[in-house]
Amino acid sequence: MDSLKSQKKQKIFNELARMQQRDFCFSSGHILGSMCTVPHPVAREAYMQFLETNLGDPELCPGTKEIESRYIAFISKFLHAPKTSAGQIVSGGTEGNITAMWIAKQLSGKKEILLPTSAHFSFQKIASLMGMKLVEVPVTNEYVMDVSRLKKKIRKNTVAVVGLAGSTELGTIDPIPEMSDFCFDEHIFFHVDAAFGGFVIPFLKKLHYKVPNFDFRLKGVCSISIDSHKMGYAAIPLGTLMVRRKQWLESISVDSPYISSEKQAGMLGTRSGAPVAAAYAVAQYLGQDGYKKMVESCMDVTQYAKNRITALGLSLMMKPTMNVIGVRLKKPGVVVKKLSEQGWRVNKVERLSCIRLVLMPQITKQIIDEFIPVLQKTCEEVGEL
Ligand code: 0PR
Repeated sequence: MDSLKSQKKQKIFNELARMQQRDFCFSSGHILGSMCTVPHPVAREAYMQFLETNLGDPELCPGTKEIESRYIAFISKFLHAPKTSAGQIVSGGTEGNITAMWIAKQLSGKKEILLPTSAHFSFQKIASLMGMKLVEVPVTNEYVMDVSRLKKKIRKNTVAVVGLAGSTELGTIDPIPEMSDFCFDEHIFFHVDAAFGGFVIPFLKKLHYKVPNFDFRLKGVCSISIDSHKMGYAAIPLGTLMVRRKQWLESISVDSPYISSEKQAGMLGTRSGAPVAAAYAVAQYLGQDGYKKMVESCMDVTQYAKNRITALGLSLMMKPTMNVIGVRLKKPGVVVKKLSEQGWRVNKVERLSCIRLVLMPQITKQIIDEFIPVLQKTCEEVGEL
């Protein structure tokens, strides 16, 4: 019987392994377009330890709930959130943005979101889910929100303004301080999408890069979404939405009479404590210094990649703000397809006619050295060079 069971198990795991072999994996170093990375070993270990926990029923796991509170306290301090603030653990940038816009809608009942053309596609979901209207504001030549155009688009029905602290396509940072002042004066809810840049910008500052402030030190910033499963080196799925006022979370809470807590805020019910424990463990392990070193090394590789790409004769969309590079191409889709056939993953951005490389911690200069000849040959075949 036991041997039958183990044979069955073996068969299942062989099947799983066969499927998994078809996946690209971060450890190959060939994923150059993703905003995620292989979770830090400490994150992996903590994740496995908390597999059975459910933060949807916090009385069952007060210990895990405490870890969650400590992680939110860490993010709160990291983003200089005031004492009045509160945090909500979310599955990532999409849920962070949805939850922020849900709050903004609950607070004012209005429905028009002003956002830059570079905003993430999760806002399309928001419009569809909550019957909201997206009003796009053009970006400048530097691909950031044009604040003068923003000012002209404010209407009576404007529910919120969205700013990007690390855009998906190019890693640009909108003029968050100016947007914050404007929203503060106009009493408009201002959400900062720092899904990617949240774990980058504070360290760029420490490394003396010239980048704008984006956090709660700016008085008009109402909420910030930051993802630990991107540059936080944690495991998927984990992000945090911080809001300036605790009572705003009450606007998205419902009574939850038959579980232990009286109220439940946010979109999810049952949710795993594993990614929370993982994110907390890795943040404790790396500390500010560890993250700073990580960002420094990502920027070093970004600079190296930038030099090698331009030396081929290809041009960049702009000087990289963070560890994201946009390479201008005539046929990005064709180049991406050909690179993929050769085992290299980068993202196409048809809208801007470029490809996007994200230099995550697993990417080294040696990997760039391997990639450059492949890129060169591909671009020559396609007529880009
Ligand atoms: N906000 C911004 C600024 C983002 O860049 C993203 C995702 C989101 C929100 C949504 O985050 P979640 O996907 O965590 O909900 N940006 C990445 C992108 O679209 C997501 C990604 C990650 C894509 C890994 C591919 C990949 O392999 O590029």
